[in-house]
Amino acid sequence: IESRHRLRGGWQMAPYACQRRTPLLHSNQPLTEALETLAEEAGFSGSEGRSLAFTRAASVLKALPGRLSTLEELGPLPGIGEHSRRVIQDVLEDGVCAEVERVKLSERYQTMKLFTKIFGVGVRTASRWYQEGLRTLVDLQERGTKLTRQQQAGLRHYDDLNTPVERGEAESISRAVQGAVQRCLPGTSVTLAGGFRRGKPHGHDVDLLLTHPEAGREAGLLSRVVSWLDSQDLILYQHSQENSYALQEGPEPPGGRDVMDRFERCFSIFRLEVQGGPGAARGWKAVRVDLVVAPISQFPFALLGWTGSRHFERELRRFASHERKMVLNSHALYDSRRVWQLWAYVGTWG
Ligand code: 8DG
Ligand code: MN
Ligand code: MN
Repeated sequence: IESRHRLRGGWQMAPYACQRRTPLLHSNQPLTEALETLAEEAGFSGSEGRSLAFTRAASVLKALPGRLSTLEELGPLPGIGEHSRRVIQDVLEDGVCAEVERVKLSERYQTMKLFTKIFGVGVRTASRWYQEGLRTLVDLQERGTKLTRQQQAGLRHYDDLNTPVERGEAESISRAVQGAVQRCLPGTSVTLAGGFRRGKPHGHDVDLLLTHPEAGREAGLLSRVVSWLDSQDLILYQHSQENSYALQEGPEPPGGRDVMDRFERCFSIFRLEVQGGPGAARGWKAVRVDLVVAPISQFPFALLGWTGSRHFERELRRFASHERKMVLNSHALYDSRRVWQLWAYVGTWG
C-alpha cells in the first residue's frame, strides 16, 4: 500500500497516515514543528477541526522520503491545505513562520501550555483558569484555586512529570509491575505499549498492558497489583476505573469516541528509584504510569489501540470506517453494517 515514489511534479503518497511508513526521525523537523505548534494552539482554542488539519499536514511531511526544499515539490499531496502550505512556504523561505512565532510568544499559548502540562488538567480547565486571570503555577496556589486530588498530585510532581521518561526507566517500571503480577496472578503478561513500543527513546509516561492467557482470570487483578505496589512504596498517586465494556448498551457509532476505551485501568504516578538525572539528589523520581487490563480475547485490539500514535490510531479507525465499512476500536473490529442490522432487529423486539 505504501507509495513513496517521487513523481514528476511532486511526491505521491497514500491518503491515510496508517498506510504510510512514518519513521521516528525524518528530514523535515522545522516544518513539522511549526505545523504542530499551530495544531496545539488550535486545540487550545477548542478548534478540533483546525487542529486536525495541521496535524494531518505534519503527518504527511513526516512520511516524505527527503527534505523538502520548495513548495512546488509537494505537488498536489493529500491532506495539506491552504493554510499549512502558507506556513510551509514561510519556513522554507525565511527559516521561520511569523504566525508560529507570534503564537509561541503569546501569553495565552504559553499559559495554556504551562497549565495543560499539569497531570489532570485538560484544555477546558486550563482555559477557564486563563480566563480567570491565572498565569503561573504559583498563582494557582496563592489564589487557592480548587484542585482535584489528581491535579494536586500533578502540581506536586510537576517538574518530574515534565522530565522525559527514558527507555531504561520504562523498562525498570515494567519489571516492577511484572514482579507484582507474578505475586498476584502468575502467568499474567505485561506489555510495554505507547510511544516506547513505537521505538521512541523517551516518552511522557509508561503505558503497560496486562492480560492473562486464561479468559476471566484477569478479573480483580488490577486492584491486587496496585495494592501490592503501594505496599512496597512504589506508588505516589493512583486512581482506577472499572471495566465498563460489559455495560455498553450498543455498538459505538463509527467515528464516535476518539481513543478512550472501556478497559479497567489505573492512572498512576510511580516512585522510581534513580541514580542519576534530575531526581538523583533525592534518589527517586515521579513517573506517570498507565496500567490497562485487557481480557485475552480483546488483547490484540488493545495492544494496537494503545501503541499509538494518536494520529495513527485516528487514521486507522477512519480507514476502517470509510474504506471498509468496519468499526475498529481498542476492543474489537467488526462489520458496522451487520451490527447495525442486528441492533435494529433487537430494537424491534424491545
Ligand atoms: P508519550 O507517552 O511517549 O508522550 O506518547 P504516547 O505513548 O504515544 O501517548 P499516550 O498519551 O501515552 O497514549 C498512548 C496510546 O494509548 C494513544 O495512542 C492513545 C491510546 N489510548 C487508548 N485508550 C486511551 C485512553 O483511554 N486514554 C489515553 N490517554 N490514551 C488511550 O487506546
Ligand atoms: Mn505513553
Ligand atoms: Mn499514556
